Amino acid sequence: MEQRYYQPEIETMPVEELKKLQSEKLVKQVKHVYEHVPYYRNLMDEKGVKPEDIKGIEDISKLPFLTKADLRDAYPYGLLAVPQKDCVRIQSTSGTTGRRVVAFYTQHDVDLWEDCCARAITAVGGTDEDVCQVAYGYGLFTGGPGLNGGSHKVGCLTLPMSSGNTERQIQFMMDLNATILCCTPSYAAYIGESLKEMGYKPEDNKLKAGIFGAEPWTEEMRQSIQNALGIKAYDIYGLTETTGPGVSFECSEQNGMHINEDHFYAEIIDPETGEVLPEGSKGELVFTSLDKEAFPLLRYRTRDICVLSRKPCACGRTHIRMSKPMGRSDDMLIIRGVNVFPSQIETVLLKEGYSPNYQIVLDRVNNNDTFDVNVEMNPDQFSDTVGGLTKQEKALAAAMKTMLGINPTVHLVSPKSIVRSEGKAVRVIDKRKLIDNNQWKG
Ligand code: DLL
Repeated sequence: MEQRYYQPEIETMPVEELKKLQSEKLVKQVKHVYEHVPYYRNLMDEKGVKPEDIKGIEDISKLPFLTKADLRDAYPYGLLAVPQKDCVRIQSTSGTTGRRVVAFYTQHDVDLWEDCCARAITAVGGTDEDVCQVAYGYGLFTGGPGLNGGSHKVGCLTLPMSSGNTERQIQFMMDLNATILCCTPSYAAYIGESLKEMGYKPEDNKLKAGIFGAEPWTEEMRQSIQNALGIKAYDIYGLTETTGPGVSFECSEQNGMHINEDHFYAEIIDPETGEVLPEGSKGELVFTSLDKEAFPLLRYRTRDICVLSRKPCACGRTHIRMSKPMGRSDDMLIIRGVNVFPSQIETVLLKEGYSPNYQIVLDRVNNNDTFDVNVEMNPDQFSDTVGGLTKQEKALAAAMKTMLGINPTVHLVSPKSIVRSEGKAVRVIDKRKLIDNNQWKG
């Protein structure tokens, strides 16, 4: 059992004290947004709630929700709660599904965000003796800047690699004896694969831990990365709207991510009705940032589906844990009326001994959904007979049918033919949407 904390007095604070702290911060925060953000004032007035009605954390459900649509409406400055001259940074989402979200930070906000990332690095055993390779993208994406800041705070020697250029990545990793790797899990898998191809064994590198997040990944994927790199692989969660990585992180127990509850208050709601659900229920995660100054979202609906647990954790941290997000409500695919999450396919592949390199292709032919899964073979799975291949494809399709309840068509493709991800992996090509758009006559 490791007991490494970056801010022990906060991370192990008794729950009652934590609630008191949250209450004090919430009362102040609600006043702050009501006074400084007309958009919020309108939302609260519409719901008939005034700052005086919020006397503590138990009153939080009186506040209106905020959604991604609100952020788009208010783009770019509509939710800014401080004068622009007090802001020192923006970060932004990739904006693949509409207008970008731009989040603002004062220096205080950057500091609290970097503290959260420092807690995550310390929790995996990071100290000032470590060499921390940050292979998340730098720039508008929060992954690189967040972990970079956390690594500085811990005092690690920081390698600000950004994502991509995998050969150079590996050269620095080996030459500078990197001990902690931070990147997306899909990029970690790719780095593991590349190391092997370059003739390295897992024990040849000095890495001891990886901090992987920004996309869903399964327990099977964790095992596979741990084996390929010879490390312990830890999850980290966050979103641009709340700060970035470090909203929650895994400790030595690798059993759920502690939410930094002194900064972010978490609720689970029924995504259909908005009703707050009791601890232990599965539902949509909602965050309130309790002490951010520039972009303080109240009751922001993340669309991530997970479960919260306040069961005591052996690491000694008292902060509530969240399960791995089980996909986003908007990432869920509906194929022939059945709900499918890409992570279920990943689980089957890794259990059956395949690589996590796959792509789901959906199309619609004669009003019926087609569901194809391209799966890369490992070189040792390569079967030289057509009959052998067909047999393997059928067996894999049957395993997927058992998991999903519907039958995909599996295509085994040759090693290295599916494009590798250096950031968030693109697992789904849904041509059905393209067809709908093309049919629009306007
Ligand atoms: O992905 C922030 C981040 C960077 C987190 C580096 C962890 C590490 P966005 O680009 O705004 O921010 O995307 C946020 O990514 O709502 C989740 O759906 C998903 N996500 C983030 N972390 C995880 C995770 C960053 N550990 C969205 N597991 C979130 C599953 C995750 N999904």
